[in-house]
This record gives sequence, structure tokens and C-alpha cells, in this order.
Amino acid sequence: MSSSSLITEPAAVSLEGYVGFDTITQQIEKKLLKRGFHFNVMVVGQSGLGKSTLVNTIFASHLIESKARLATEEPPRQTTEIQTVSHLIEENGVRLRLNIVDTPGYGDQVNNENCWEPIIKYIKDQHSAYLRKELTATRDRYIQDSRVHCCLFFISPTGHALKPIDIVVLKKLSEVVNVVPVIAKSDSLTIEERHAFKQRIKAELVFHNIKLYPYESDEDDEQEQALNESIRELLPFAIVGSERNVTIDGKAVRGRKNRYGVINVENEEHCEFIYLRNFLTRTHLQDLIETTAQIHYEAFRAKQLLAIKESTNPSSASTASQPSAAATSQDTLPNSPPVAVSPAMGSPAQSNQSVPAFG
Ligand SMILES: Nc1nc2c(ncn2[C@@H]2O[C@H](COP(=O)(O)OP(=O)(O)OP(=O)(O)O)[C@@H](O)[C@H]2O)c(=O)[nH]1
Ligand SMILES: [Mg+2]
Repeated sequence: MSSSSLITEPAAVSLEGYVGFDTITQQIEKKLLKRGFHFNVMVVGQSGLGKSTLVNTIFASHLIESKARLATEEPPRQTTEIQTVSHLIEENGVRLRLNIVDTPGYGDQVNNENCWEPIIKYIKDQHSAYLRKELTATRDRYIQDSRVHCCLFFISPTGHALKPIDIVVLKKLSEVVNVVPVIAKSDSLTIEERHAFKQRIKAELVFHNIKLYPYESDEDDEQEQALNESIRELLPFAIVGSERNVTIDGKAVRGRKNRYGVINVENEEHCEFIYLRNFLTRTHLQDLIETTAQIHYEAFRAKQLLAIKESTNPSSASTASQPSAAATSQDTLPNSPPVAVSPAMGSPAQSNQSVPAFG
């Protein structure tokens, strides 16, 4: 008898009376609702592309200060350091702890070398903080999640191509976080220009082998695959942001008014802001959180634990055919003493990953 025949799935049995385990989904829902959700979004891009403005447009309130002047005598404001703003928002009884990480625009210094480093460091620091909490002997039942779930990457609406600095930053970011590209201030492009620009950006991403979210996955069913395919078609979302309401047909809408008319941010014919918002809040919120844990954090975690293992057991490092880069990497948990880790310490959801067996 082959061993595979021992693990055949038993046929599902219908019960005669009602037992009630079908309420498990409601039970989970109740628990999750009580706990609430954490969603951490970061905005990255060159200076003045409307990053701070967009965040306020998506979540429809002044969550962070943008450079926009509310009165003409006000000086322009600029984001000068990484700022995290936390908000508790509620919709139909669902509480969402929304953390927005607003980053200063890069690219306007004389020397832009390594300008992305503080951003990458911030993302890795959150992974590191989570891992440290996970590895403490008396860890919390529920660890506060500050890992960045989605990084909105702002592309300047030049209509030409990605800038070399953008390619470098995109490459670095896509290794550590879910990156969703957007064409900023797309009101400056005509429909044809927008279309051609998108195609050029996509070709460049393929050429430079930059893999952005949503990723291809065998686990997705047909419906999910079709949805992700349509999102990939649309990317990068061509968006317009505004913190002001303008009146169209007697109705106040988010928009930008100029001499020749009004752009209604929420009108699909004007821009793709609504697609981005639906994608972020309605269709992919949970998947962005899950993918962060299962792909980006998992890769970080495996690398760190391997480094810890090698530092506590130097003989394994010297006998390994290829020493782990992590052992010498600056990514290694800062200030963390060598921890004696048992295999049981990993979180249950991550059991099938390539975390080394300690001991
Ligand atoms: N035309 C146009 N202007 C925009 C758009 N979004 C924002 N702006 C304007 O662009 C200016 C800069 O906006 P911010 O949101 O402060 O830009 P930022 O990317 O946060 O800037 P830094 O923090 O300096 O990197 C403001 O005057 C905004 O009103 C847009 O979609 N279209
Ligand atoms: Mg800003």
C-alpha cells in the first residue's frame, strides 16, 4: 500500500440534527469585530506629488497636513520627516485602526544617493519590532501590528518614463513591502497620454524585473485571479487628489476647480481615484494585510532567525556551504541578545515556511 493512500480525505458526512458549528463564521466575525483591524499605509514618492493630499482624499478627512495652503498668505508646507498618524475610524460597527505613514518627498537634493534608506529602514524596523514581540517568553495574545501593509508609490506625471531614481526606489521597496504604483496629479495628462504612459511604465517594470502587488498565486480561485488580472491591467492608478469640496449640480464633491472647469475626483471619467479607493478598502484590504505577513514579514523573519541560529551555533555557520548573508547583515535584529529559540515559537500560521529547526 502506498503511503499516499493513508491520507485520503474522508467523505463529508451530513448530520441528522442541527449541531450548530456553521455559526463558526459568526463567532470569528464577533471576535474580530471586537478586536478591530489594523491597516498601515505608507505613501512614498518624489517631492510635491500630492502624497499627503491623497491620503486625506481617500479617507475623506484632514488626517495629515499637506503642503496645500488653505489661505494665500500661508507658506507652503512640506513633509520633512517620516510621520505616522494613527486614526480610529468606524463604519457600520467595524473599527479600523488606520495608520498612515507619510514620508518626505525625495529627489530634490543635490545628492540623492541613498535617499530611500530611511524609508526602507522604517519598514524593516516595524518587522523587527513585531518579531521581537513574537519572540518574548510571555508574548501578547494579540500583537499590535505596525508592519506596513501597503506602500502607495507616486509616479510623476511626466508622460515620458520612470525616472532612474524611481526605478531604484521601486526595486528596493518591492523587496520588503506590497507596492501599489499610482500616477500622481493625473489631471495634467490627456486620456491618450495617460494610456501610453501606463503602457510604458508597465514595460519598464517588466524590463527591470520589478514585481509589484498583487502577486501571482496558485492559491487564488478563478474569481480572485480574474479580479487581480483586471487590477494589473489598471495599474498604475491614474489619480487626482483634493482636500477641498467643490459644488457640482448643487452637490458638494471632492474636486479641483480651475479656470476651465472642475475635476470631480470621484468621477470615473475624470480619474481612477475611485478604483484605487475600492481596491484599498473594499477588495484588497485583507489580502494586503495577509500578504505582508505571509510574504514580506516571513522572509524577514526567516532571515533573522537563521542569523540568530548561526550566531548561537557558529559551527553550523562555518560548515554551511553558503553562509547566510543575514548573519553579517545590518538587518539583524538590532540590540537583540542571542535568543534560545525553540521550533514551537513560530506563529501557527507560519508553520510550513523555511524557518530553520533550532536545537
Ligand atoms: N493638479 C494637482 N495638484 C495636486 C494634486 N494633489 C495635490 N496637489 C497639489 O500639490 C501640492 C503638494 O501637495 P502635497 O500633498 O503636500 O504633496 P506631497 O507629495 O505630500 O509633498 P512633500 O511632502 O513635499 O513630498 C499642493 O498644492 C496640492 O494641492 C492633484 O492630483 N492634481
Ligand atoms: Mg507631504
